[in-house]
Amino acid sequence: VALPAGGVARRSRELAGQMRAIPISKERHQMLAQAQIEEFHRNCFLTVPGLFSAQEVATLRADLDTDMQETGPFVIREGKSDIVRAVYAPHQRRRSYADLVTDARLLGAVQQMQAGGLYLYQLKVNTKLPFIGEDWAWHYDYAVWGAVDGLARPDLISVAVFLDDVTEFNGPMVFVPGSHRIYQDRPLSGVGGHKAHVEPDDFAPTTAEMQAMVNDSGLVAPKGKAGSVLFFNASVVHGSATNISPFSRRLAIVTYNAVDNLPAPGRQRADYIVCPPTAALTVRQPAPRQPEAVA
Ligand SMILES: O=C(O)CCC(=O)C(=O)O
Repeated sequence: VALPAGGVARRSRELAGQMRAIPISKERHQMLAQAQIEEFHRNCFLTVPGLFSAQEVATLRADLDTDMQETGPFVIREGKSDIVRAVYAPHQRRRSYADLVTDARLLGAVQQMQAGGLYLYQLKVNTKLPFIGEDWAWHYDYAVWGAVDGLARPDLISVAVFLDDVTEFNGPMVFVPGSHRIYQDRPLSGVGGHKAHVEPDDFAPTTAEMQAMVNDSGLVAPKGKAGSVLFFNASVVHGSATNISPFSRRLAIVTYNAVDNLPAPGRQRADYIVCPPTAALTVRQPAPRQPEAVA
């Protein structure tokens, strides 16, 4: 797809127009088997291998490479270095990421997991570069989104599309299975003043809490080939270690929120971090499957 010429703001406006023009389907898509949905609700995460083809992954990687060259507040650095840690909202600038949002393999599957209308809450790529990609502290996402954005309920599901093979070496996400049952009703105190990216460190469980949880439930690090997809809910405790391997570990993470679970008045962060609420998204008809799958 040829990228629209011009600055970031103009590309963003043009992509928004193209997204509205995409033919859409009103049907609910049956992407997942009942057993997979049950596994998701039991563990709070689910890995599905080989959902995206090698060609699709190559396009997402190439568009990310271009996007990482942009200058803007949407590019987050590791500490005070120039090393890219995350890129927010590539869907506002790149067609391949705009298409991900309504892709049946993501949105259709999430619709099977959570009833009711969904809108795009956040889209980011965590880049975790070879040798230098830093860790992500233990946390559950709703701890941040409830406290910072004032969301009333943890009714969000994230989908991580693996842009690289995720292995034991390159800092996979690590989950405490079933920990969503511990935290989903935990009251959250307001943490004010955030306008942009929030590191999860301030929202981490204590070491004693982590020890007890892991004694009880263990840890799981879902791995898979590039093109695989990992679904996880907003209440499950997770984190990841530094990438000391020579292999990058890029994850495109798309987060959907219930349309009636909006940021509290006055708490809306920048549009590239927390997307403005929209009407319920509708699944786009999937493109014909490429013959050569990655997995
Ligand atoms: O990229 C990772 O390893 C963890 C990401 C994460 O926990 C988050 O973005 O909330």
